[in-house]
Amino acid sequence: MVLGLARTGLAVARFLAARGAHVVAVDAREEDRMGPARSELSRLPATCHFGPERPDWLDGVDAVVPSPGVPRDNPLLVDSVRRGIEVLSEIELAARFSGTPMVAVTGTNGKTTTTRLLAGILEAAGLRVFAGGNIGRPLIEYVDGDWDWGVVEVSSFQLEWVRDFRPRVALFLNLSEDHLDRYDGLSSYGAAKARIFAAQRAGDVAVLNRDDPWVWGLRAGLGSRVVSFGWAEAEPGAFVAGDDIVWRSNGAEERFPLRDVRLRGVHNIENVMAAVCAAMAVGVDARHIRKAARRFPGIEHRLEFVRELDGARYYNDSKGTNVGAVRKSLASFDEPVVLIAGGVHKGGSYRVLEPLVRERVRKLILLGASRDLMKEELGASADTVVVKDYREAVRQARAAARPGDVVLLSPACSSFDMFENYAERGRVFKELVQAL
Ligand code: UMA
Repeated sequence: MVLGLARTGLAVARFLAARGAHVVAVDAREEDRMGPARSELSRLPATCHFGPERPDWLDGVDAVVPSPGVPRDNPLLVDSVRRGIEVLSEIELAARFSGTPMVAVTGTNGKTTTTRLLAGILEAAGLRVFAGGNIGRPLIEYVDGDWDWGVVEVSSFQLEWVRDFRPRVALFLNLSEDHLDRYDGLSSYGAAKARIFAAQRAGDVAVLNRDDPWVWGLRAGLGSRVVSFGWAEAEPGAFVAGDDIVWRSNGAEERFPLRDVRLRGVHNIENVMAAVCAAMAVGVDARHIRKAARRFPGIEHRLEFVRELDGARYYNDSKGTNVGAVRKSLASFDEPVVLIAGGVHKGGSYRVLEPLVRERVRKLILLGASRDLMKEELGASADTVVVKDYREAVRQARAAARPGDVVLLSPACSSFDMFENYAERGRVFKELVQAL
Protein backbone atom coordinates (compact mmCIF):
# COMPACT_ATOMS: atom_id res chain seq x y z
CA MET A 1 0.00 0.00 0.00
CA VAL A 2 1.23 3.42 -0.94
CA LEU A 3 -0.41 5.90 1.41
CA GLY A 4 -0.54 9.52 0.20
CA LEU A 5 -0.24 10.18 -3.53
CA ALA A 6 1.64 13.42 -4.11
CA ARG A 7 5.35 13.65 -5.02
CA THR A 8 6.54 10.82 -2.77
CA GLY A 9 3.59 8.47 -3.19
CA LEU A 10 3.52 8.67 -6.98
CA ALA A 11 7.27 8.03 -7.19
CA VAL A 12 6.95 5.04 -4.85
CA ALA A 13 3.97 3.63 -6.78
CA ARG A 14 5.91 3.95 -10.05
CA PHE A 15 8.98 2.30 -8.51
CA LEU A 16 7.05 -0.64 -7.03
CA ALA A 17 5.00 -1.20 -10.17
CA ALA A 18 8.19 -1.30 -12.25
CA ARG A 19 9.38 -4.13 -9.99
CA GLY A 20 6.27 -6.20 -10.47
CA ALA A 21 4.31 -5.26 -7.36
CA HIS A 22 0.59 -4.76 -7.38
CA VAL A 23 0.07 -1.43 -5.66
CA VAL A 24 -2.85 -0.44 -3.47
CA ALA A 25 -2.79 3.33 -3.90
CA VAL A 26 -4.58 5.37 -1.23
CA ASP A 27 -5.20 9.06 -0.69
CA ALA A 28 -7.52 10.88 1.70
CA ARG A 29 -8.45 13.34 -1.06
CA GLU A 30 -11.61 12.58 -3.02
CA GLU A 31 -11.03 11.24 -6.54
CA ASP A 32 -12.06 14.48 -8.28
CA ARG A 33 -9.42 16.37 -6.27
CA MET A 34 -6.52 14.12 -7.31
CA GLY A 35 -5.54 16.19 -10.36
CA PRO A 36 -3.05 14.68 -12.86
CA ALA A 37 -2.13 11.95 -10.33
CA ARG A 38 -5.39 10.19 -11.18
CA SER A 39 -4.53 9.56 -14.84
CA GLU A 40 -0.99 8.50 -14.03
CA LEU A 41 -2.32 5.95 -11.52
CA SER A 42 -4.74 4.55 -14.07
CA ARG A 43 -1.75 3.51 -16.20
CA LEU A 44 -0.18 1.53 -13.31
CA PRO A 45 -1.10 -1.95 -12.05
CA ALA A 46 -2.82 -0.38 -9.05
CA THR A 47 -6.04 -0.58 -7.09
CA CYS A 48 -6.97 2.95 -6.04
CA HIS A 49 -8.94 4.08 -3.00
CA PHE A 50 -9.78 7.71 -2.35
CA GLY A 51 -11.49 9.59 0.46
CA PRO A 52 -12.07 8.56 4.10
CA GLU A 53 -9.97 5.52 5.05
CA ARG A 54 -11.51 2.06 5.47
CA PRO A 55 -9.75 -0.71 7.39
CA ASP A 56 -10.54 -3.42 4.79
CA TRP A 57 -8.27 -1.61 2.29
CA LEU A 58 -5.43 -3.24 4.23
CA ASP A 59 -6.61 -6.78 3.50
CA GLY A 60 -3.92 -8.65 1.55
CA VAL A 61 -1.39 -5.83 1.90
CA ASP A 62 2.23 -6.91 2.62
CA ALA A 63 3.69 -3.54 3.56
CA VAL A 64 2.64 0.09 3.80
CA VAL A 65 4.72 3.04 2.57
CA PRO A 66 3.29 6.29 3.99
CA SER A 67 4.18 9.69 2.55
CA PRO A 68 6.02 12.06 4.89
CA GLY A 69 2.87 14.17 5.26
CA VAL A 70 0.88 11.26 6.71
CA PRO A 71 0.96 11.42 10.52
CA ARG A 72 1.44 8.38 12.73
CA ASP A 73 -2.15 8.58 13.97
CA ASN A 74 -3.58 8.04 10.48
CA PRO A 75 -6.10 5.18 11.02
CA LEU A 76 -4.52 2.96 8.34
CA LEU A 77 -1.09 3.29 9.99
CA VAL A 78 -2.51 2.59 13.43
CA ASP A 79 -4.28 -0.48 12.01
CA SER A 80 -1.15 -1.67 10.16
CA VAL A 81 0.88 -1.59 13.35
CA ARG A 82 -1.88 -3.41 15.23
CA ARG A 83 -2.14 -6.10 12.53
CA GLY A 84 1.64 -6.54 12.24
CA ILE A 85 1.84 -5.20 8.66
CA GLU A 86 5.25 -3.66 8.05
CA VAL A 87 5.31 0.15 7.73
CA LEU A 88 8.35 1.65 6.03
CA SER A 89 9.08 5.14 4.84
CA GLU A 90 10.07 5.95 1.28
CA ILE A 91 13.72 6.54 2.26
CA GLU A 92 13.78 3.16 3.98
CA LEU A 93 12.43 1.48 0.84
CA ALA A 94 14.94 3.37 -1.32
CA ALA A 95 17.85 2.42 0.95
CA ARG A 96 16.94 -1.28 0.75
CA PHE A 97 17.21 -1.19 -3.05
CA SER A 98 20.14 1.21 -3.42
CA GLY A 99 23.84 0.39 -3.33
CA THR A 100 24.90 4.06 -3.40
CA PRO A 101 26.71 5.28 -0.27
CA MET A 102 24.87 8.23 1.21
CA VAL A 103 25.44 11.33 3.27
CA ALA A 104 22.21 12.25 5.07
CA VAL A 105 21.44 15.66 6.54
CA THR A 106 18.82 16.44 9.17
CA GLY A 107 18.14 19.23 11.67
CA THR A 108 15.45 21.87 12.11
CA ASN A 109 17.26 24.49 10.01
CA GLY A 110 20.09 24.57 7.50
CA LYS A 111 19.34 21.19 5.89
CA THR A 112 18.86 22.41 2.36
CA THR A 113 21.84 24.77 2.37
CA THR A 114 24.11 22.07 3.80
CA THR A 115 22.80 19.42 1.40
CA ARG A 116 23.32 21.63 -1.67
CA LEU A 117 26.75 22.77 -0.52
CA LEU A 118 27.86 19.19 0.15
CA ALA A 119 26.64 18.06 -3.25
CA GLY A 120 28.61 20.96 -4.76
CA ILE A 121 31.74 19.89 -2.91
CA LEU A 122 31.47 16.26 -4.03
CA GLU A 123 30.84 17.42 -7.60
CA ALA A 124 33.90 19.68 -7.45
CA ALA A 125 35.87 16.58 -6.45
CA GLY A 126 34.75 14.90 -9.69
CA LEU A 127 32.27 12.49 -8.10
CA ARG A 128 28.93 11.59 -9.66
CA VAL A 129 26.53 12.80 -6.99
CA PHE A 130 22.82 13.53 -6.55
CA ALA A 131 21.06 15.74 -4.01
CA GLY A 132 17.60 14.40 -3.13
CA GLY A 133 15.03 13.69 -0.43
CA ASN A 134 13.11 16.39 1.46
CA ILE A 135 14.87 18.96 -0.73
CA GLY A 136 12.27 18.19 -3.41
CA ARG A 137 12.89 15.03 -5.44
CA PRO A 138 12.19 11.81 -3.53
CA LEU A 139 15.16 9.53 -2.85
CA ILE A 140 13.45 6.57 -4.55
CA GLU A 141 13.87 8.31 -7.92
CA TYR A 142 17.65 7.98 -7.63
CA VAL A 143 17.81 4.26 -6.86
CA ASP A 144 18.39 3.21 -10.46
CA GLY A 145 21.02 5.82 -11.33
CA ASP A 146 24.76 5.36 -11.55
CA TRP A 147 26.13 7.41 -8.66
CA ASP A 148 29.30 7.52 -6.56
CA TRP A 149 27.52 9.27 -3.67
CA GLY A 150 24.10 10.58 -2.77
CA VAL A 151 23.43 13.54 -0.49
CA VAL A 152 19.98 13.25 1.07
CA GLU A 153 18.07 15.85 3.03
CA VAL A 154 15.87 13.97 5.49
CA SER A 155 13.05 15.33 7.64
CA SER A 156 11.75 13.98 10.92
CA PHE A 157 8.66 12.78 9.04
CA GLN A 158 10.76 10.63 6.71
CA LEU A 159 12.75 9.21 9.62
CA GLU A 160 9.71 8.06 11.57
CA TRP A 161 9.55 4.73 9.76
CA VAL A 162 13.17 3.77 9.07
CA ARG A 163 15.02 0.66 10.22
CA ASP A 164 17.90 -0.19 7.84
CA PHE A 165 18.43 3.29 6.33
CA ARG A 166 22.17 3.54 6.95
CA PRO A 167 23.93 6.69 5.77
CA ARG A 168 27.73 6.37 5.81
CA VAL A 169 27.84 9.93 7.05
CA ALA A 170 24.87 11.40 8.96
CA LEU A 171 24.58 15.04 10.06
CA PHE A 172 22.28 16.43 12.77
CA LEU A 173 22.61 20.21 12.48
CA ASN A 174 20.40 21.62 15.24
CA LEU A 175 17.06 21.22 16.98
CA SER A 176 14.49 23.89 17.83
CA GLU A 177 10.71 24.02 18.03
CA ASP A 178 8.95 23.10 14.80
CA HIS A 179 6.13 20.79 13.68
CA LEU A 180 4.55 20.83 17.12
CA ASP A 181 1.27 20.21 15.36
CA ARG A 182 2.57 16.69 14.74
CA TYR A 183 4.76 15.96 17.77
CA ASP A 184 3.85 16.34 21.41
CA GLY A 185 7.10 18.11 22.28
CA LEU A 186 10.68 18.88 21.38
CA SER A 187 11.98 15.53 22.56
CA SER A 188 9.65 13.37 20.45
CA TYR A 189 10.43 15.60 17.44
CA GLY A 190 14.17 15.28 18.18
CA ALA A 191 13.88 11.53 18.75
CA ALA A 192 12.39 11.10 15.25
CA LYS A 193 15.33 13.02 13.79
CA ALA A 194 17.86 11.02 15.83
CA ARG A 195 16.73 7.90 13.94
CA ILE A 196 19.12 9.11 11.21
CA PHE A 197 21.83 7.33 13.27
CA ALA A 198 19.79 4.20 14.12
CA ALA A 199 21.39 1.82 11.60
CA GLN A 200 24.89 3.31 11.57
CA ARG A 201 27.80 1.05 12.47
CA ALA A 202 31.39 1.41 13.64
CA GLY A 203 32.86 2.49 10.28
CA ASP A 204 30.24 5.24 9.78
CA VAL A 205 30.45 8.85 10.86
CA ALA A 206 27.99 10.98 12.85
CA VAL A 207 28.44 14.75 12.50
CA LEU A 208 27.00 16.59 15.53
CA ASN A 209 26.64 20.25 16.52
CA ARG A 210 28.61 20.70 19.77
CA ASP A 211 26.84 23.98 20.55
CA ASP A 212 23.35 22.49 20.46
CA PRO A 213 22.84 20.80 23.84
CA TRP A 214 20.07 18.50 22.63
CA VAL A 215 22.04 17.31 19.60
CA TRP A 216 25.33 17.05 21.47
CA GLY A 217 23.60 14.98 24.14
CA LEU A 218 23.16 12.19 21.59
CA ARG A 219 26.88 11.45 21.29
CA ALA A 220 27.15 8.82 24.02
CA GLY A 221 24.51 6.53 22.53
CA LEU A 222 25.78 6.28 18.94
CA GLY A 223 27.28 3.22 17.22
CA SER A 224 29.26 5.37 14.77
CA ARG A 225 32.34 7.62 15.08
CA VAL A 226 31.45 11.12 16.28
CA VAL A 227 32.89 14.18 14.53
CA SER A 228 31.58 17.57 15.62
CA PHE A 229 31.44 21.24 14.72
CA GLY A 230 31.09 24.30 16.93
CA TRP A 231 32.51 27.77 17.53
CA ALA A 232 35.13 26.87 20.15
CA GLU A 233 38.24 24.80 19.48
CA ALA A 234 37.71 21.03 19.77
CA GLU A 235 38.52 17.95 17.74
CA PRO A 236 37.93 15.77 15.83
CA GLY A 237 35.95 18.18 13.71
CA ALA A 238 35.61 21.86 12.85
CA PHE A 239 35.73 25.17 14.74
CA VAL A 240 36.38 28.84 14.02
CA ALA A 241 39.78 30.41 14.75
CA GLY A 242 40.54 33.95 13.58
CA ASP A 243 39.55 34.29 9.94
CA ASP A 244 39.33 30.57 9.24
CA ILE A 245 37.22 27.52 9.73
CA VAL A 246 39.70 24.96 11.03
CA TRP A 247 39.24 21.23 10.65
CA ARG A 248 41.41 19.07 12.87
CA SER A 249 41.65 15.33 13.47
CA ASN A 250 44.43 13.03 14.69
CA GLY A 251 47.15 15.63 14.17
CA ALA A 252 45.98 16.59 10.67
CA GLU A 253 44.71 20.13 10.07
CA GLU A 254 43.04 22.01 7.19
CA ARG A 255 41.99 25.66 7.01
CA PHE A 256 39.06 27.18 5.11
CA PRO A 257 39.08 31.00 4.91
CA LEU A 258 35.82 32.61 6.08
CA ARG A 259 36.16 35.30 3.41
CA ASP A 260 35.49 32.55 0.83
CA VAL A 261 32.00 32.00 2.24
CA ARG A 262 29.50 34.12 0.33
CA LEU A 263 26.50 33.17 2.49
CA ARG A 264 25.11 35.67 4.95
CA GLY A 265 24.57 34.90 8.67
CA VAL A 266 26.37 33.13 11.49
CA HIS A 267 24.16 30.07 11.08
CA ASN A 268 25.59 29.64 7.60
CA ILE A 269 29.09 29.42 9.05
CA GLU A 270 27.74 26.53 11.11
CA ASN A 271 26.31 24.94 7.96
CA VAL A 272 29.68 25.27 6.22
CA MET A 273 31.48 23.75 9.23
CA ALA A 274 29.05 20.82 9.13
CA ALA A 275 29.64 20.35 5.40
CA VAL A 276 33.43 20.49 5.93
CA CYS A 277 33.19 17.72 8.55
CA ALA A 278 31.07 15.54 6.25
CA ALA A 279 33.22 16.14 3.16
CA MET A 280 36.41 15.34 5.07
CA ALA A 281 34.73 12.13 6.35
CA VAL A 282 33.92 11.17 2.75
CA GLY A 283 37.59 11.70 1.94
CA VAL A 284 37.40 14.75 -0.33
CA ASP A 285 40.59 16.75 -0.81
CA ALA A 286 40.37 20.08 1.09
CA ARG A 287 41.09 22.16 -2.02
CA HIS A 288 37.81 20.96 -3.59
CA ILE A 289 35.97 22.06 -0.45
CA ARG A 290 37.53 25.54 -0.66
CA LYS A 291 36.67 25.78 -4.35
CA ALA A 292 33.04 24.71 -3.88
CA ALA A 293 32.56 27.04 -0.87
CA ARG A 294 33.81 30.00 -2.94
CA ARG A 295 31.35 29.22 -5.73
CA PHE A 296 28.28 28.47 -3.59
CA PRO A 297 25.69 31.26 -3.91
CA GLY A 298 23.17 30.02 -1.32
CA ILE A 299 19.65 28.82 -2.04
CA GLU A 300 16.46 30.45 -3.18
CA HIS A 301 14.03 31.62 -0.46
CA ARG A 302 16.68 31.46 2.28
CA LEU A 303 17.94 34.97 3.10
CA GLU A 304 17.86 35.58 -0.64
CA PHE A 305 18.73 39.13 -1.66
CA VAL A 306 15.99 40.54 -3.90
CA ARG A 307 16.79 44.20 -4.60
CA GLU A 308 17.79 47.55 -3.16
CA LEU A 309 15.25 50.38 -3.33
CA ASP A 310 15.63 53.88 -1.82
CA GLY A 311 18.64 52.63 0.16
CA ALA A 312 16.74 49.73 1.78
CA ARG A 313 17.66 46.14 0.95
CA TYR A 314 14.91 43.51 0.50
CA TYR A 315 15.44 39.85 1.44
CA ASN A 316 13.23 36.83 0.75
CA ASP A 317 13.40 34.29 3.58
CA SER A 318 10.15 32.48 2.82
CA LYS A 319 11.77 29.22 3.92
CA GLY A 320 12.02 30.65 7.45
CA THR A 321 8.98 28.63 8.53
CA ASN A 322 9.73 28.27 12.26
CA VAL A 323 10.89 30.53 15.09
CA GLY A 324 14.39 29.00 15.16
CA ALA A 325 14.94 29.98 11.53
CA VAL A 326 13.60 33.50 12.01
CA ARG A 327 15.81 34.00 15.06
CA LYS A 328 18.88 33.14 13.02
CA SER A 329 17.75 35.29 10.12
CA LEU A 330 17.15 38.33 12.34
CA ALA A 331 20.49 37.78 14.06
CA SER A 332 22.17 37.92 10.65
CA PHE A 333 21.46 41.66 10.28
CA ASP A 334 22.90 44.51 12.30
CA GLU A 335 20.68 46.99 10.45
CA PRO A 336 17.13 47.90 11.57
CA VAL A 337 14.68 45.40 10.07
CA VAL A 338 11.16 45.80 8.72
CA LEU A 339 9.87 42.26 9.27
CA ILE A 340 6.97 40.64 7.41
CA ALA A 341 5.73 37.47 9.18
CA GLY A 342 2.74 35.19 9.65
CA GLY A 343 1.02 32.23 7.98
CA VAL A 344 -0.12 28.88 9.34
CA HIS A 345 0.63 28.43 13.03
CA LYS A 346 2.47 25.15 13.73
CA GLY A 347 2.14 25.10 17.54
CA GLY A 348 4.61 26.49 20.04
CA SER A 349 5.13 30.15 20.94
CA TYR A 350 6.56 33.16 19.14
CA ARG A 351 7.73 34.74 22.40
CA VAL A 352 11.29 33.45 21.97
CA LEU A 353 11.58 36.08 19.23
CA GLU A 354 10.78 38.92 21.65
CA PRO A 355 14.35 40.07 22.51
CA LEU A 356 15.46 40.16 18.87
CA VAL A 357 12.27 41.82 17.70
CA ARG A 358 12.65 44.50 20.39
CA GLU A 359 16.31 45.05 19.49
CA ARG A 360 16.19 44.96 15.67
CA VAL A 361 12.69 45.31 14.27
CA ARG A 362 11.66 48.82 13.27
CA LYS A 363 8.26 47.68 12.10
CA LEU A 364 6.49 44.32 12.36
CA ILE A 365 4.00 43.59 9.58
CA LEU A 366 1.77 40.58 10.29
CA LEU A 367 -0.59 38.67 8.03
CA GLY A 368 -2.06 35.21 7.49
CA ALA A 369 -3.88 32.83 9.83
CA SER A 370 -1.47 33.35 12.74
CA ARG A 371 -1.51 37.16 12.66
CA ASP A 372 -3.62 37.74 15.77
CA LEU A 373 -1.69 35.27 17.90
CA MET A 374 1.60 36.78 16.73
CA LYS A 375 0.32 40.26 17.49
CA GLU A 376 -0.66 39.15 20.97
CA GLU A 377 2.76 37.63 21.63
CA LEU A 378 5.06 40.10 19.83
CA GLY A 379 3.02 43.27 19.35
CA ALA A 380 4.36 44.92 22.50
CA SER A 381 7.98 44.50 21.31
CA ALA A 382 7.77 46.58 18.12
CA ASP A 383 5.60 48.99 16.18
CA THR A 384 3.15 46.43 14.74
CA VAL A 385 0.56 46.48 11.98
CA VAL A 386 -1.77 43.72 10.75
CA VAL A 387 -2.48 43.60 7.01
CA LYS A 388 -4.77 41.49 4.80
CA ASP A 389 -2.47 40.33 2.00
CA TYR A 390 1.06 40.39 0.59
CA ARG A 391 0.47 43.39 -1.65
CA GLU A 392 -0.47 45.46 1.37
CA ALA A 393 2.43 44.01 3.40
CA VAL A 394 5.01 44.99 0.79
CA ARG A 395 3.47 48.46 0.40
CA GLN A 396 3.58 49.05 4.15
CA ALA A 397 7.13 47.75 4.32
CA ARG A 398 8.27 50.23 1.72
CA ALA A 399 6.59 53.07 3.59
CA ALA A 400 8.26 52.08 6.87
CA ALA A 401 11.79 51.38 5.56
CA ARG A 402 14.48 54.07 5.79
CA PRO A 403 17.79 54.13 3.87
CA GLY A 404 20.11 51.50 5.32
CA ASP A 405 17.25 49.30 6.59
CA VAL A 406 16.56 45.72 5.69
CA VAL A 407 13.07 44.57 4.63
CA LEU A 408 12.79 40.91 5.47
CA LEU A 409 10.09 38.35 4.71
CA SER A 410 10.70 35.63 7.32
CA PRO A 411 7.29 34.25 8.27
CA ALA A 412 7.96 31.81 11.20
CA CYS A 413 4.97 29.89 9.81
CA SER A 414 4.10 27.63 6.92
CA SER A 415 2.39 29.02 3.86
CA PHE A 416 -0.62 26.80 3.25
CA ASP A 417 -3.23 29.41 4.27
CA MET A 418 -2.45 31.56 1.23
CA PHE A 419 -0.09 29.58 -1.04
CA GLU A 420 0.69 26.15 -2.45
CA ASN A 421 4.02 26.10 -0.59
CA TYR A 422 6.84 28.35 0.70
CA ALA A 423 8.37 28.60 -2.78
CA GLU A 424 5.23 30.13 -4.25
CA ARG A 425 5.05 32.54 -1.29
CA GLY A 426 8.66 33.57 -1.91
CA ARG A 427 8.06 34.09 -5.63
CA VAL A 428 4.98 36.24 -5.01
CA PHE A 429 6.94 38.35 -2.51
CA LYS A 430 9.81 38.83 -4.99
CA GLU A 431 7.43 39.80 -7.78
CA LEU A 432 5.72 42.39 -5.57
CA VAL A 433 9.09 43.79 -4.47
CA GLN A 434 10.37 43.97 -8.04
CA ALA A 435 7.17 45.78 -9.05
CA LEU A 436 7.63 48.55 -6.44
N1 UMA B 1 -2.43 12.40 2.72
C1 UMA B 1 -3.25 11.31 2.98
N2 UMA B 1 -3.55 11.02 4.28
C2 UMA B 1 -3.06 11.76 5.32
C3 UMA B 1 -2.22 12.86 5.04
C4 UMA B 1 -1.93 13.15 3.73
O1 UMA B 1 -3.70 10.62 2.07
O2 UMA B 1 -3.35 11.42 6.48
C5 UMA B 1 -2.12 12.70 1.32
C6 UMA B 1 -2.53 14.08 0.85
O3 UMA B 1 -3.89 14.12 0.46
C7 UMA B 1 -1.58 14.32 -0.31
C8 UMA B 1 -0.34 13.53 0.09
O4 UMA B 1 -0.71 12.68 1.18
O5 UMA B 1 -2.07 13.81 -1.52
C9 UMA B 1 0.72 14.53 0.56
O6 UMA B 1 1.90 13.88 0.92
P1 UMA B 1 3.13 14.75 1.44
O7 UMA B 1 2.62 15.87 2.28
O8 UMA B 1 4.10 13.82 2.05
O9 UMA B 1 3.66 15.46 0.10
P2 UMA B 1 4.82 15.09 -0.94
O10 UMA B 1 4.52 15.88 -2.16
O11 UMA B 1 5.01 13.64 -1.10
O12 UMA B 1 6.11 15.80 -0.28
C10 UMA B 1 6.93 15.12 0.66
C11 UMA B 1 7.46 16.15 1.66
N3 UMA B 1 6.32 16.77 2.34
C12 UMA B 1 6.22 16.82 3.69
O13 UMA B 1 7.06 16.38 4.43
C13 UMA B 1 4.97 17.46 4.26
C14 UMA B 1 8.28 17.20 0.95
O14 UMA B 1 8.87 18.06 1.93
C15 UMA B 1 9.42 16.52 0.18
O15 UMA B 1 10.12 17.49 -0.57
C16 UMA B 1 8.85 15.45 -0.75
O16 UMA B 1 8.05 14.53 0.00
C17 UMA B 1 9.97 14.65 -1.45
O17 UMA B 1 10.74 13.93 -0.53
C18 UMA B 1 8.34 19.39 2.01
C19 UMA B 1 8.18 19.79 3.47
O18 UMA B 1 7.39 20.68 3.78
C20 UMA B 1 9.32 20.38 1.37
N4 UMA B 1 8.91 19.17 4.40
C21 UMA B 1 8.88 19.51 5.81
C22 UMA B 1 9.88 20.61 6.11
O19 UMA B 1 10.88 20.74 5.38
O20 UMA B 1 9.67 21.31 7.12
C23 UMA B 1 9.25 18.28 6.63
